[in-house]
Amino acid sequence: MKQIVFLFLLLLACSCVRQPEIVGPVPTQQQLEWQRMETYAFIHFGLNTFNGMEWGYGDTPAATFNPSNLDCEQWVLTLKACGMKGVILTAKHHDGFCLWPTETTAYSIKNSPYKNGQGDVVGELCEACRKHGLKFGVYLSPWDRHQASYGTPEYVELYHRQIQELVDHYGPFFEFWFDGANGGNGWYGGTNETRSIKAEEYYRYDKAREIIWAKYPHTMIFGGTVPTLRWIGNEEGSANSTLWCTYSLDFDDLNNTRLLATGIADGEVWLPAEVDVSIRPGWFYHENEQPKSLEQLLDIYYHSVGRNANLLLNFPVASDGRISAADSTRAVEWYHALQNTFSEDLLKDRKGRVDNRRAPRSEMIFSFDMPTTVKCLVLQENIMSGQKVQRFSINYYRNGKWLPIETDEEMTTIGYKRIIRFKPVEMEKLRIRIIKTKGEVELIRVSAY
Ligand code: FUL
Repeated sequence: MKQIVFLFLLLLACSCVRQPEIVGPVPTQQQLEWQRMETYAFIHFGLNTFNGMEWGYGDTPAATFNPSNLDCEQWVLTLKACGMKGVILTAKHHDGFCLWPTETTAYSIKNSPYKNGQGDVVGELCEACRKHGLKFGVYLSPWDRHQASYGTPEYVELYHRQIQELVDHYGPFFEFWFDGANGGNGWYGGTNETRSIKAEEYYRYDKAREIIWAKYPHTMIFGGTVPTLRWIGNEEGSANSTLWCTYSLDFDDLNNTRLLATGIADGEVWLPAEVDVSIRPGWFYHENEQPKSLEQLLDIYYHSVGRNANLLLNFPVASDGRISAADSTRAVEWYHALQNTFSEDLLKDRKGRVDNRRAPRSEMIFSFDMPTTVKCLVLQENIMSGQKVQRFSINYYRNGKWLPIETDEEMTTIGYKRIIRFKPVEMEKLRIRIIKTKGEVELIRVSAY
C-alpha cells in the first residue's frame, strides 16, 4: 500500500513539473551559447589594407604588409568597450596572404617587414583574447587567388593543412568562417586565369569540419556544406522581421538569399542566422571612408539582434595596425546608447497576469502603478522547446481603452530574442497576445523600456 501511495505521489510530482512541449528542431547547447553572445566583431586586415583593394588579386607582394604600430590588445580592449563578446579575424582573405607564419605557402607574414618576418597576427590576437577574456574565431577563405594549384585536389589538401595548422597552434575557436565567395579570376601562380570550381564538392567541407572538431568540437561553423549557423543573405545589416531559426542543409537553400532572409518555418534543422556588416562601407580600411552614423548602427542592432539574429560587426583595422579613433568612438557611443535604452526594465518585479485558457494561444497583461511611457519591448521564447510564435500583437490601455501600438515591425516571429520599437506612448497596462503559434508558447522574457 505504502508503495502505491509513493508511486501516486511521484506521478503527481512529475505531472506538476510539466516539461514544455517540444515543437520542431531545437538548438544544440553550442548553438544556444552562441545565440546568447548576440554581438561580436569581425576584423578584416591583410594586404588589402595596404593596397586599397577589397578583393586582392593574389599578386600584391607579401612585403607590402607593413603595419607600423600594430597592437592586438588595442583591438581587443576597443571591442570589449563596445560590448563585443568575441572576434573573428581574416586569417586569410581571397588574395591568399596568411596572417600567421604558415608552412603551407611563402605568401605570408613571414615574408613581410612586420617584426622582420617574426610576427604572427593570428597568434597575437589569440593571445590578447585569452588575456582579456574575449572569444576568438577565424575566417579562412577557401577561394585563394594566389595559389597556382587552386582548382586541383592539391590545393584542397593545402587548404586542409592550413586549417590543421590553425587548429594545432591557436584556439579554441567559437566560430570558424568558410566564406562563400568564388569569384573566378585571379593570379593563380602567374597564370592570370579564370577558374571555376563546384564549391559543394571541391572543398570537402566535411573533412574540414572533422579537422576542426577533432580538437575543438564546440566550434560553430559558418558556410560550406556543414554549417551550424547561417548567413542572413545580405551584407546590409538587416534581417527580416519574420525570422525563423529553422532551416535546411540543402546546398542550394544555403545559397538562396530570399530563403535565407526569413528562414524556413518548417525547416528540418536548427540553423540560427548571423547578420554580417561593416562599420564602414568597405570590409577593409580605406582612408577616404567614414564609419556609419549612430542612427545607422542603432538600426543595424534592432534589425539584427532585435530580430532574432546575431550581429557580426566588422572593424577594418587601419594600415598603422589599429582600429581607428573614428570607428572606436562611434562604436562605444553606440554601445552606450544601447545600454542607456536597456538600463531599466519597467516590468521588473511585475508579474503579468497570464491567461492560458485558450492555450496554445495566450495573453499576458501587465499593469503599471501609474501611467508609464514605454517605447520598446523585448520578448524571448524558450527556444529549447523550439521556435513557435507565428503571430502576436501588442496593445496598451489608456483612459479606458485598449489601443494598438504604432510600429513598422511586423509582429510575427519572436525566437531567441525580438525587440519591438514603437512610437513612445503613456500606458496604464500592457497586453501581449499570442495569436498564432505552432504549440504552447513559453515566453521567458517580457521587458519594457
Ligand atoms: C564576402 C567577401 O567576399 C568579402 O570580402 C568579405 O570578406 C565578406 C565578409 O564576405 O563574401
